[in-house]
Amino acid sequence: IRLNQTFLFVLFVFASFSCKEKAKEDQVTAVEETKQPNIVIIYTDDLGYGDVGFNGATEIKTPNLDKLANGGVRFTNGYASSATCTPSRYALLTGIYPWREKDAKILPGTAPLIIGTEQITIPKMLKEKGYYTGIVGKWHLGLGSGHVDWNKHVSPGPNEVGFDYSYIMAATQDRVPTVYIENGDVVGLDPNDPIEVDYKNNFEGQPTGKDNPELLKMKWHHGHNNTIVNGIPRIGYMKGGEAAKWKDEDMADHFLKGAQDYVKKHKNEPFFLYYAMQQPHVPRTPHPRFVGASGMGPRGDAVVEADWCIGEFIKTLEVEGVLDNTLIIFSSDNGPVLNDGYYDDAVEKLGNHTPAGAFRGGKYSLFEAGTRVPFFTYWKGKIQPKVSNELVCQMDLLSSLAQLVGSDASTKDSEALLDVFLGNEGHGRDNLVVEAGSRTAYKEGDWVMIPPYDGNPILKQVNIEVGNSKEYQLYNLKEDIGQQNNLAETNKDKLQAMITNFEAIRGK
Ligand code: NG6
Ligand code: CA
Repeated sequence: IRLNQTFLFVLFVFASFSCKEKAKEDQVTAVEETKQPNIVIIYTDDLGYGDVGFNGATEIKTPNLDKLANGGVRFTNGYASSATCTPSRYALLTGIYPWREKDAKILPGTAPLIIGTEQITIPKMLKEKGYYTGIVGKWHLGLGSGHVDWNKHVSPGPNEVGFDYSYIMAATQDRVPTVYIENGDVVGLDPNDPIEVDYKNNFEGQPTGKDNPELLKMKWHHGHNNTIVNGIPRIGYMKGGEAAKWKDEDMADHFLKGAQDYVKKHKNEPFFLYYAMQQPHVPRTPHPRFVGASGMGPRGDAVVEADWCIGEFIKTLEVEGVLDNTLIIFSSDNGPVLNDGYYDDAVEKLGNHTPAGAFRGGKYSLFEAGTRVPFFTYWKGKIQPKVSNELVCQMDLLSSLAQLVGSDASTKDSEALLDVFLGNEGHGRDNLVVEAGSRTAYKEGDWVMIPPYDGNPILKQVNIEVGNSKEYQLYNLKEDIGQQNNLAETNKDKLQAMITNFEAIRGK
């Protein structure tokens, strides 16, 4: 009996011990399961649908992007809201159609912030759900509320519309001020050499691209003939701030490091990162180690460089142990352009490469190539590889990411399409209004309707068909992906239905 009692006691101790262990294990699983995934949006600038291997490019190599796209949900019908930068970024972050906001157009470096500080934004929504939120890269949504003094703290900006951390360039690489701004302060500014910026008048005695071609290492083709920085003429005039000026060739590495450091610093909390890369926007200044990498001159080299940066960034997520718990969304702010104002051989060395893929138009255009862009989601171990033909827009990310993190935030324009973004069953949008330079067009199912617009059908300087016509245009993309057959005359009923639906949304 004694022996039996001892045996039972030992058994009891063992059982209760393993019970506790089990409970501990359950707890760990529960914590892991409820752990909010990190969210990263990688956004390129002017990268076309056809610029990437995963959409059929053969002349340009993008192995890192291809691996992610082919391991995630690759969208063939994924759209930026607009054919230029500022409006697309506005829609991405706020979930509101940019044509509702009159100031959502290409902004100078001195423009005030166009997102209202009371507006809902992706970072704000995520912050409310416990995320640490950051942006590294191109902003181009305005800063300050009137005249910005670059020598003082610049506000409001990204930090006032939901970002805990910001490391940005104010506008574009071709616009002044050519400095980085961290949490509202110009990085590396010498107070004895203050920065002045003006988009109308030059500062006394300052050389310009227009008057001093001998000082240029890159020549301007149209626009871009104001202040010269690093031998590159820019849009706008800038004086001072010498020590703070960025090195164009280092910009990709610089933003990559910013994105990597951000991950390292915040890997232990749910984080959101908007990694807004500058490539392949003008001026295209790939680091010397990428010069010649594409055989297509600086534009192609910048695409190769961007792909490399993304590969390095993914490695960081992996090494830091967060790749499995990070949803990655990749896209571009608008379609491709070759000559966007500098002589950089983009046209001359293009060869057989087709930046717009099979689509008509490009950046600035209401035709498909203006807004149909590379688009994929990737989440290691969570998203199954898939090609999706569902219609999605970057503007839908706000409501869809809200679904992901259990927020009820949404807007009237941003559709909650989380299942589609995660590659589950479900349907995308029924329709979409796209925008290019304040003009709008309407997409519904396979159909596209472009209302009549005055103006040259071809934007001469960049040699892109922008969609202007005196007549209505109606295309069926299923039969005519290149938008060559205008069906407006032969299919009047469809045209009328499209106009009615378009006007209903525009008037909403
Ligand atoms: C245009 C610039 C172009 C580019 C664009 C903005 C000229 C003639 N052209 O005004 O080079 O900077 O603005 O591009 O100045 S975006 O991708 O940021 O929308
Ligand atoms: Ca752009």
